[in-house]
Amino acid sequence: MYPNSRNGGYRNLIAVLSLLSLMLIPMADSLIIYTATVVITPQDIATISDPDSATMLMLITAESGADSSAGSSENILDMLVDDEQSSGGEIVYNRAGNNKDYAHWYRIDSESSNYSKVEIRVAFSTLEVTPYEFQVFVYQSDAENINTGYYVDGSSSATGWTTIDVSSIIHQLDGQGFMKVRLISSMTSRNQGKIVIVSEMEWILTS
Ligand SMILES: [Ca+2]
Repeated sequence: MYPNSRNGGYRNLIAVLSLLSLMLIPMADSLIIYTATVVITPQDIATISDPDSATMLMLITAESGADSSAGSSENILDMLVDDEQSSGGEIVYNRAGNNKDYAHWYRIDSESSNYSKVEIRVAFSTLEVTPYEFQVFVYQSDAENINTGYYVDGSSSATGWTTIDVSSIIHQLDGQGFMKVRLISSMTSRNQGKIVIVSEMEWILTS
């Protein structure tokens, strides 16, 4: 059977070559040259960076007001970049006993217009309510007041890393040479008094 199969294959090859000849002869009169342009999309490059500064604020209302209106503040940068789950800063809406909100701000001294996508990544080590709903506001160019018209909503259903895409709001800071956002608890009754701890924070910048 094997030689017959070979012969059969040979006959098929002759038939294909004959067909190609019939097709090529009429085409010879009108030679058409096709050119193709190949567009190579540049590879997106994502850079993971630690924040240049980070602070925990105690505010009367975390979704309004300037940093300077905080009742107290604490530099938490070291705790957010030490790769330790045991160190971090609280976020709370209406903390029991003092009726105040705890919020964080994170800053990186990079120009937002250089990036097509900007994300922040936070590691939650404690979530007293799940899913935990939060908001991220972008700051105004004075780096002091948040821009209350520009925020993104997010939620996390478990401890560990959560990535939040802030591309839709961060370009409010184009041309300023820095990016700064505030992470707050959503102002909901189910979040009221519930403590959340952020133990690590990173910026993911994609150019
Ligand atoms: Ca830590």
